[in-house]
Parts: sequence; C-alpha cells; structure tokens
Amino acid sequence: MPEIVSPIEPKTRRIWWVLPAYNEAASIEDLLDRIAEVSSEQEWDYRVIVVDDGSADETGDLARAKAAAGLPVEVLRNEPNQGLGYTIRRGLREASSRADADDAIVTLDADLTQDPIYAPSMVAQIEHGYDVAIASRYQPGAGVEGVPPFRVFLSRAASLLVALVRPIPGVRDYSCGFRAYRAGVIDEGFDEHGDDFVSERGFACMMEIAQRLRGKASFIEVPFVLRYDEKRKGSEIKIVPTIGAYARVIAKVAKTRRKPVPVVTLAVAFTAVITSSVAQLFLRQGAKGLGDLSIAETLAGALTQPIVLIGLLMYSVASALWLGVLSRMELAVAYPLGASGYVLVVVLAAVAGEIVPPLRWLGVLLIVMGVLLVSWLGVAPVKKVVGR
Ligand SMILES: Nc1nc2c(ncn2[C@@H]2O[C@H](COP(=O)(O)OP(=O)(O)O)[C@@H](O)[C@H]2O)c(=O)[nH]1
Ligand SMILES: [Mg+2]
Repeated sequence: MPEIVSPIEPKTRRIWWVLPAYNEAASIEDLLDRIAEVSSEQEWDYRVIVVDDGSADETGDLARAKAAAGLPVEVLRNEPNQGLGYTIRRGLREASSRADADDAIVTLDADLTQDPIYAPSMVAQIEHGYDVAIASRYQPGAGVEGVPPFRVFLSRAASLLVALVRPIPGVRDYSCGFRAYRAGVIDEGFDEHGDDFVSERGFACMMEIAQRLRGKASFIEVPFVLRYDEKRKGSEIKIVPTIGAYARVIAKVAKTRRKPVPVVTLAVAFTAVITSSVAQLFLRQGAKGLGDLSIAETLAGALTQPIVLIGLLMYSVASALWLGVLSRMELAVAYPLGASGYVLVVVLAAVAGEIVPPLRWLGVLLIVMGVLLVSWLGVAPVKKVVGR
C-alpha cells in the first residue's frame, strides 16, 4: 500500500518583536498593547523580547507585568546601561538564536514614535522574499511629525552621505531602527562577524547592521511616518559623537572590500588632470585679452579667439577622459585626482606670481579637506553612485 503523504502545511512564520528600551516607562505598556493588537489582527504567532538597557525607571517591571497578564513578552536586562548598539545586538542574538530561518524579527524603538501598524506591510515584504524591510522616512508617502528641523537635516544628511560613499540598492533610510529582518540573515551575520556584527555601541549601530548585510541580503523600504510628537520623553541622542560614529562605521566596513587600483585608469586620469589644467591656463590667457566687456561680448569675443577655443576643446577632452575614469574608479582614488587639477592651477598661478584671491585659497582648502575625508572614508565604486 503506497504511503499516504499528507501535504506539508507551510510552517507559520513566527514574528519576533525586539524592543531596545531605556527609561521607557511612559510608553512601554501602550506600546506592548499596540503590538499585541496588531499581532492578533494578523493572527501572528509572535513573541516580544524587551531588552531593558539598565533603565532607572520601572520599564522592566511594567513589561514583566504585561507578561504576567498573558502577553508573550520576555524581558532581558542589561546591568548597567550599555547603549543602543549592545542592546539591539543582545535582542537580535536572542531572537535569531531561537527563530527559524524564515521567521521575521521586527525591531523598533520603545518610545511610541514608530507605530507597530507598519509591521504587517514590512513582514509582507519578507514573505515576498526580501531579507530586510526598512520603515523609511524617505519614500513617497513617508514623513516625520514633530522632529526638530536640525535633527531632520542631520538624519537626512547622514543617509545621503552613506548613500554617496557606500550605497545599498533599495535603501534610502540608513539610520532608522524600525526594520523587519528574515531571521536567517541575522543568524548568518552573527556567524560571519560574531559580536562585531554590531560593534557600534551608539546610534550608528543601525547603519552598521545595514552595511554588514550589504551584498548579502536583499533590502526594500516601506514608507512610514515617524511620530516624534508621540514621544513621551526627551531624546538622548548625542549628535556629534553619532556623526563621528557614522564616519567610523563607513571606514570600518569599507576597508574590508578595498579593490586594487587599475594602473591604466590611473594613467588616463592623470592625463585628464594635466589636460584640464593646461586648458585652464589657455582659457585664462584668452580671457586676459578680453578685459571688462559684458558677458555676451566676452563670450562672443572668447569664441573667436583660437587660444580660447583650444582651451575649451582640451577641457571637453579632459572631461571625457574623466567620465571614463570615474566610471571605473573608486571615489577614494578618482576624487583626489580630479581635485588635484584645480589645486595645481591655483598653485601654479601663485608660483607664477599672480595675486590669488582668498576665495580661491578657500577653494583649495575645501578640496584638500574633501580629499582627506574621502580617502579616510574609504571606497565606493563611482559607477554605483552615478548609476543610482
Ligand atoms: N537614548 C538611549 N536609548 C537607548 C539606550 N539603550 C536603548 N535605548 C533605546 O533605543 C531606542 C532609540 O533611542 P531614542 O531615545 O528613542 O532615540 P531617538 O528617538 O532617535 O532620539 C529607544 O527605544 C531607547 O529606549 C541608551 O543607552 N540610550
Ligand atoms: Mg526613538
């Protein structure tokens, strides 16, 4: 008698909510109720792991009371306070070590600024095959309420900088901690990096996790509205250390993937620099003869001067060479080379005894600082930045 094989019931995906909580007594109860409400609406099999990061208030007790009241809540406590990075790492380790690879881990702040109502659309993306779904402030339909303008600017600038230097396809919001992960990618992350998977102790940890998963996980974003007006306590983010931490993280994760510099491209790049510098000198020479004419007259006059036309031609050749180089070179190499052209012209002018206006020296200073920053920050194939 052939054996009757019953159809394999797809194993329901368990949802692991992970909440890093530091002095969140004012919001933790309402948040846990909200999570229970959303999870039961979705008929999810879920668990909530609250990592109490050495709170001085009754955050832990209130969460434990919810567990006693029957909610699937577990409370881990750090003693003393360790910081967001350590706390989120502990929560992710706890959840991923007990989850099945296809379970989903949802992380969010415990301050009610990130509404659990968005989690179903994020988990749906995990079910569609993505590894990471980020609740993003920078997608159509997204937004922020009640966030101080300076903070809005900083978060946006941070994400743009990261996107410039080390973009992840599908990601615009690199610092938001409201995410859904397929548990398996978190497990693999810890297998590969150990505790270094999240080595940042502060707020840069969110950017670090994304960068650690770059190239190994597929990312997608869902729009959400950050409700900072719902926050029931002040923010303790330390802005300057966090910016420094961002740069440190980029340097750390970028260094691991530095590629050898192609000599040919270097040579072409240098030719481009020289060509554009000489072109500058030609244009400058040509401009000298024109004196104080109107823009139109200058242009007309310039375009009839062979020396200026040669200069312009050389410039376009240099730019073409540049584009060729930039498309194959890492920012950390291409930018310094590109910039050195300008610096060369100004220095040559000074050496030639010309009065170089202070503004131009400021230009040189900014370029040099840019070169140092890019060289320190590490690598990003310009092609990817340009292609995005
Ligand atoms: N500020 C702060 N938050 C922590 C710490 N440990 C865990 N957290 C939690 O990390 C999340 C993000 O912090 P939060 O103060 O909300 O930052 P913000 O909303 O971005 O200003 C919240 O859920 C905090 O409770 C910590 O040491 N300091
Ligand atoms: Mg918050």
